[in-house]
Amino acid sequence: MKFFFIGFHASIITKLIFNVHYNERVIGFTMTIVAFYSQNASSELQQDWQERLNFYDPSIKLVSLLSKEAEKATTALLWKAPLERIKYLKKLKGLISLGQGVDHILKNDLVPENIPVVRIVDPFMAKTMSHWVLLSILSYTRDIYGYYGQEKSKIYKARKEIDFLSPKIAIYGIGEIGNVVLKDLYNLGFNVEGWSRTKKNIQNILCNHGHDGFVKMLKSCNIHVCLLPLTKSTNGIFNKETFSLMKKNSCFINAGRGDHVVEEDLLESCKTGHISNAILDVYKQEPLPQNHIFWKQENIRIWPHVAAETNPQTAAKQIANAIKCINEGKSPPNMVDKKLGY
Ligand code: NDP
Ligand code: OXD
Repeated sequence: MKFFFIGFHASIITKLIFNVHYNERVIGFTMTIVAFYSQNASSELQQDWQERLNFYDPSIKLVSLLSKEAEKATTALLWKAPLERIKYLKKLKGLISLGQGVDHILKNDLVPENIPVVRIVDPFMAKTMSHWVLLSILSYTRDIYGYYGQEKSKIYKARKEIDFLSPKIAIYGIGEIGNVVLKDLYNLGFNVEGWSRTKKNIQNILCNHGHDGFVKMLKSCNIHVCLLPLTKSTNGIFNKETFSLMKKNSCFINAGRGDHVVEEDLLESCKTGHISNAILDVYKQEPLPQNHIFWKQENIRIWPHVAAETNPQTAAKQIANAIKCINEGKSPPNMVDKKLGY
């Protein structure tokens, strides 16, 4: 590991020295200014991105979106940024999301029509999410919180068994992340099916689509996992009506976005026990406020938006490439359809 870091930094330094020297002497060195903003991020995170991006393109210079220098930026790398700043970036040619979700960029329609939006699509994040969903499912089927409670009181006793042999799992959203989760669960022997907007064919796995497919999954499954993007069509999709269609004692897992859920309707369903367990990673307001009622509801489990975090180490290469494509006027991979919202 140590050698990796020494090698990594040495290689950046070599690239930097070589490129700056070469470009200055022969063709003149031009910096690629990128406006950077990641809500609540430490300065170490920006530095980490800076170094990882320079490994692929030494000309990239990250500057704070809030700085005057950002006004020279041709691209912006953003996570939950104050989007009003965009109008001051007169040279802007493209926006890149520092995550797989882009709702934080598309909200309020502040992105000019001609500016493309690009997102990260990282197989490492899909795997990380798959692990988190598996952990959440098992924590429910194996009653992990019940056993932790017993351990605290030194109770050595089998608890009433949850039917963990035949739960039927619904995955809402089977895109870059959801389809990995779906296949991993299937390969582990779970009875799982998926839902998307357009029709999909995945070998051996039942894939539903459209409104009828949605209602069918709500009614027939007992573990419901939301991995949808937040768009105008998916906002508030889990509400009083849709929770009531789920089987009694269902488990609801959300790693999509907080706004997929009408929180008071989820709370009510958890209070009555219709939803026996909710495992949440995302909320309407993040961080979840200290006085939020979810903290007090025992059958709601709280995670702080960490199910699949963006990893500079695995994502830097594609971001450097997106910056390059945008600056050269080419279409980068993983462009978002702004009309669909994902
Ligand atoms: P993709 O865009 O690759 O996939 C989205 C999926 O949702 C597709 O299957 C799409 O259908 C489906 N979908 C979209 N709209 C609808 C609709 N109206 N009805 C039915 N299905 C719909 O997204 P990703 O898999 O990359 O990411 C999904 C989301 O996960 C992100 O937007 C983000 O909110 C969340 N996320 C959360 C993280 C966390 O740590 N909690 C980490 C990373 C992402 P179709 O295939 O037909 O287009
Ligand atoms: C993402 C996220 O969208 O972390 O990447 O939620």
